[in-house]
Amino acid sequence: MMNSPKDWPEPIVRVQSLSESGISSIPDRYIKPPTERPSFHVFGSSQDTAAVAEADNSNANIPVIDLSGLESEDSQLRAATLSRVSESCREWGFFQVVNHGVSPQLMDRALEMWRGFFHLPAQAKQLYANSPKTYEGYGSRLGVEKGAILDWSDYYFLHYLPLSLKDYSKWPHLPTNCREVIDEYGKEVLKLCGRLLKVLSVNLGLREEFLQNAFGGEDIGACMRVNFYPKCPQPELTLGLSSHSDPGGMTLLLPDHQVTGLQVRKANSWITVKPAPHAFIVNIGDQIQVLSNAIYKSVEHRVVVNSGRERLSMAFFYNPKSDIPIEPAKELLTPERPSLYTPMTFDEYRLFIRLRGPQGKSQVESLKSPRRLS
Ligand SMILES: O=C(O)CCC(=O)C(=O)O
Repeated sequence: MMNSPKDWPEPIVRVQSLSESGISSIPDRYIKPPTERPSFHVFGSSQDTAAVAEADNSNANIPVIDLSGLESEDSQLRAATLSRVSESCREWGFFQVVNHGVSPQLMDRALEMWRGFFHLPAQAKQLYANSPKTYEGYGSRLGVEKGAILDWSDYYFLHYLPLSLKDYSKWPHLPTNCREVIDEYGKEVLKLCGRLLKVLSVNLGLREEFLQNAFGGEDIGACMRVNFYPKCPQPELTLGLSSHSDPGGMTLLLPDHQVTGLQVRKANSWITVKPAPHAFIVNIGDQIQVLSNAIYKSVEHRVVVNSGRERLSMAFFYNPKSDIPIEPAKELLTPERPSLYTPMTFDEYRLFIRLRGPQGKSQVESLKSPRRLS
């Protein structure tokens, strides 16, 4: 079993301080291999590596779904809303929701508060510098491999649930009232996650409470990562966040509404998400891929940066209780479609991304039974 090391393999450099130092070329540590750079839009097969195409300037977007339809008196509208969620889960693994019940003012306050945090003096942020032991706090890399190529971003990571892991001393104390804002935001977003999990369960033909129970009932995990992408003098050479699928259950992302950057993989291209006002971006994580026996798939996404504007996003991860085995729902197995995955706890599972950093979908693929040992 892998263990988390206590410290980083080399000194941490804050991407924000690099950006603010006014450099005109980025250090080699942030330069991605050519096929991972933002301009390489189409995934060629190994025989087709020359394929390069447009994607950024297309009008394509992930589906936008009005959740007020779920509460409608009109049963046709309710059914249509359920089926849009179902299609989006099957075809995209990603969708945006509007009229979701979380207060728009609270969303704005939370974003502003975190912008304020990242603009505090370096020393104030440094009080919360994180380590690979738990990742809680202010960080600038994922993964502990010495000499790894890094992403162009800093972040803040904290636990919201379970209560045994919620530790205010690991949450920032500035800007003023930030702990209250995080608490309030977490409470609202948790409610929305619970509602969405019911919708997903029903859409899979399962009991409404199925996924919530499979996640451990009341004992689920929830954590937040706030991503800060400073301006980058050579955005064409790097990524703000490398391609990955989310290891947890389901993610609710509050993106920057002024600056785009998130790209979602759709077949052979990258679609840039155009955020709808006050929408959350919902995406399926690896644990729901496993529980649904791959009826729903977690989808790769990445973040591109730019030279003109910094960007901030808040990811809220809704995860299974960390020590229960996650495996495909028995109800979804048939002789034609037997279980694709061997059971694994989320604690074991997330060590992978924590040690190796974001690496596409390599982990969930490696879980396919019989499991490839890596
Ligand atoms: O910044 C974004 O838009 C996406 C962030 C993300 O994918 C993550 O935090 O896992």
